[in-house]
Amino acid sequence: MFYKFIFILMIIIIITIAMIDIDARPPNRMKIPNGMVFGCQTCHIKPTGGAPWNQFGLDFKANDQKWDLTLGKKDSDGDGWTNAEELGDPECMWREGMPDPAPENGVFNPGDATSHPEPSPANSSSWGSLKTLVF
Ligand code: HEC
Ligand SMILES: [Ca+2]
Repeated sequence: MFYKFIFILMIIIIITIAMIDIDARPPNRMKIPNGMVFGCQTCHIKPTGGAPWNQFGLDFKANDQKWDLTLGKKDSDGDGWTNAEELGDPECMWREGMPDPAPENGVFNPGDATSHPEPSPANSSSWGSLKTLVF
């Protein structure tokens, strides 16, 4: 009877430690703003994760797996929009644990050059192009 009690107690302790351990390491998608929007494919090529990574994933890894100004000011996929602009945190104010920023123009994948905000209407219209020519 006593040994059975000890056994159950140990099981409980082991489960508790395992749960604390999982909590201590937040998944990578929680380490970037709006990380749930594209999920694993924000950083991984495959929707199921693992190798290989896209360029944002590689840059994230090279940056000690943290979101900061260095990573945010980069344009990992080379589409002309910084990672911070694409993830809806243009000023890189977001830090781990904070609620996701709500961007006005949507969230785009910083690791996919085909996913980016529309050019602003003022610049793409003929008046916009004329303005840049004239002034
Ligand atoms: C913010 C970027 C990011 C997101 C989002 C992300 N990962 Fe990762 N993941 C990484 C990085 C960077 C590594 C490499 C870590 C290392 O080498 O130390 C990695 C490693 C892994 C590995 C180990 C692969 C290996 O060969 O070592 C798996 C499996 C994995 N991720 C699955 C996932 C899954 C599943 C998701 C979505 C639920 C996900 N990841 C979301 C960045 C990310
Ligand atoms: Ca980009």
